[in-house]
Amino acid sequence: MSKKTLLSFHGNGCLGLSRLEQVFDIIKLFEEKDPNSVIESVKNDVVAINCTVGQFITRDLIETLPNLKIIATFSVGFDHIDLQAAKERGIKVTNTPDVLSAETADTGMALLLATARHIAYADRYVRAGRWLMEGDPPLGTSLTNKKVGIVGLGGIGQKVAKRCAAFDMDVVYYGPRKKPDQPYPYHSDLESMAGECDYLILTCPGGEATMHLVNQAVLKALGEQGILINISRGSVVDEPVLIEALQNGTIKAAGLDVFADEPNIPQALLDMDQVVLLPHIGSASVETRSAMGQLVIDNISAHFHGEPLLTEVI
Ligand code: 8YV
Repeated sequence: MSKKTLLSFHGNGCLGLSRLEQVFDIIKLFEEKDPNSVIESVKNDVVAINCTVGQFITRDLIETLPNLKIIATFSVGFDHIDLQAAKERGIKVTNTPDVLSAETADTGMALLLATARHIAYADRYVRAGRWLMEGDPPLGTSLTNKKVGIVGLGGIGQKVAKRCAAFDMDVVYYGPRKKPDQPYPYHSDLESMAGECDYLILTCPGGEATMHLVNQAVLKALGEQGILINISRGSVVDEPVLIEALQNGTIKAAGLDVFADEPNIPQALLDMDQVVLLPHIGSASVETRSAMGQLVIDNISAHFHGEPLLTEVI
């Protein structure tokens, strides 16, 4: 019996794809110089896609693959996949929720600490010999007793909330609906919540529903002592408006793990000392990336064994 073909847009993290090699011919697109011509040559054999954030699984691509049965993304987010096009063809889509929530929340806390307490700036300050020459750097601001607004209290948001509460912060949240099982006060209006908060942490999904949710009005409400942390998607923030708000002091600082056009970061952000920038490492630990990779493998295997999917999106 001939093997099925798995089109792989990435290496599945540190776990790799070797566990699937007995069952699948694996096309490692990320090693190909001309991926489009490779896709063209195997299009009739492809039954599964393994992809991640930034690798756009468009309607065009889906329509090019007549035998595609499952798209397994190595991410909790699925805004890079045309779900409607997949749904119309009855193609299954799976993601990697839960296993990365704690890690991503930790990244959010690291960014908040690094930004509010000037940790990244202070490191640059020491290395540049400025402590010796200029004395102590400017003071940071506390986390303790500050009010933090979490935008999107899903799996990651709830882990962030728990961590903020442990830092003696006052936690409130905004989202499309109130979560009755959550102890934190709910706000149905982001701008008015931002007006009450010292810090805003974005943990909501990307996609059309949250596009540029953080706009000029929200940043103005957050105010000149406010700090914005983004561990969700670059699309959630109107990036040029954020840059302007940082430049003119509408808000104080920002900690960003995600950007509008990764891995391109506007020079204006690179030039600012009050901004901490990370290369989208929210889930990037050996443990978490292994668990995500395992979930990708388990979902694909389950599908072809006729078993229920572990983490089905559609
Ligand atoms: C990526 C993420 O999966 O899960 C998500 O939605 O944004 C990240 O964890 C990671 O960058 C691997 O591409």
